[in-house]
Amino acid sequence: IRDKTVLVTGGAGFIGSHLVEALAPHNEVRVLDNFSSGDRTNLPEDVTIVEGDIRDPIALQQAARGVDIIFHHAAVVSVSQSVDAPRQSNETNLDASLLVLEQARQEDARVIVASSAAVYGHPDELPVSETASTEPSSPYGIQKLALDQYTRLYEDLYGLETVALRYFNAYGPRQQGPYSGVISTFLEQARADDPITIEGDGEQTRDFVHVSDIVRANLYAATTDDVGEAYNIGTGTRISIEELAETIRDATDSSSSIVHRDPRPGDIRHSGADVTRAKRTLGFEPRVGLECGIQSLVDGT
Ligand code: UD2
Repeated sequence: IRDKTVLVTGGAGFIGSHLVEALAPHNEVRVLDNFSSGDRTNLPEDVTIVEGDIRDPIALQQAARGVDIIFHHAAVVSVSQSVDAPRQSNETNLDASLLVLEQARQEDARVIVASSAAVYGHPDELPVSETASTEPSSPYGIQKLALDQYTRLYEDLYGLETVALRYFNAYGPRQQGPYSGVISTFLEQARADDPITIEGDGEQTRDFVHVSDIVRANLYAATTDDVGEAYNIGTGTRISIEELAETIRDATDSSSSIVHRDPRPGDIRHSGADVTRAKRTLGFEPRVGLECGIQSLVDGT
C-alpha cells in the first residue's frame, strides 16, 4: 500500500515494528505504544510516535485522527499472564480493542486486528480451518476470540472494513523478552551452550510462521475486498518441539544438551493452520520455510 495514513498500535513491539518498517517508506505511519515491552530502537526515524497506553481514549484519539487504516497489534501477548491476571489482560486485549474499533468507526478507517490460533483452544482436527469450533483454553484465547468476533460484527452492523488475522506461532528477529516464543528461547540457550529446555515430552507440535510472512498478510489484508472475515496465518507445516530443539542446536553448532522439564500446564498438544482461505482470498503464500528462517536468525541476516 502507498500514500495512506496508517496507525500501528503496538508498533514498537515484535510484529508491529516489522510492519512499521514495511509501511514507512510509502505511507505516513503513526505508532501508538506504551513501550512496556516494545522498544524505540525498533522504530525508523520518519514515523510519528504517540507514547501512550491503548487503554487511554485520549491517546488513541490523538493517534488515530485522520487515519485510513489501523493495524491493531497492541496486546498483552503472554498467555500465562492472562491466566494469572485475567481481568488485567482483558482490559488491554479486549476493552481497549473495543476502543480501537470505536475509534475506527469515527474515522471510517479499515481495521486489521491481530487474532490468534489461541481461539481454537485444543483443536479437534488438524490442520485447523477457520470454520473449526472455537473453544479457547486461556483467558488470552477468549479475549482474542471476542475481538475476532467483534470485528466481524462491526462489519455487519456498521459496515466497517475489518479483517482478523489469526496468527499461529510467530518468530523472527526482535522477538525477545520474558514472554518470547520458544524459538528465541532455544536460540539463546544454544548460543550460550546452555541446556535446551523442552517442556514435556517434546512431541507437541507447532506451526511456526516467519514475521515477514505475517507482515505480507497484513499488507494483503489492507487491500482485500473480502472484509469482515478471519484468516489463519501460518504455513500449514508442523514441527515437534523436540525436532525444533535439534534443528536449532545443529544450526548453531552448539554443544548444548537437550533436557526435559515438566510440561506447561494447559499446553496445547498440536497446532497447525489450514491456510487455504488466506491463500485463495488474500493471495497469501508463506515464503519463509522454518529452516531458512532459523538460519537467517542464526546468521543475523
Ligand atoms: C503461542 C503464542 C501465544 C498464542 C498461542 C496460541 C508465542 C510466544 N505465543 O503460544 O501468544 O497465540 O500460540 O495457541 O508465540 N516450550 C519449551 N521450552 C521453552 C519454551 C517453550 O518446550 O523454553 C514449548 C511450550 O511448552 C510449547 C511450545 O514450546 O509446547 C511453544 O511455546 P511458545 O511459548 O513459543 O508458544 P505457544 O504455542 O505456547
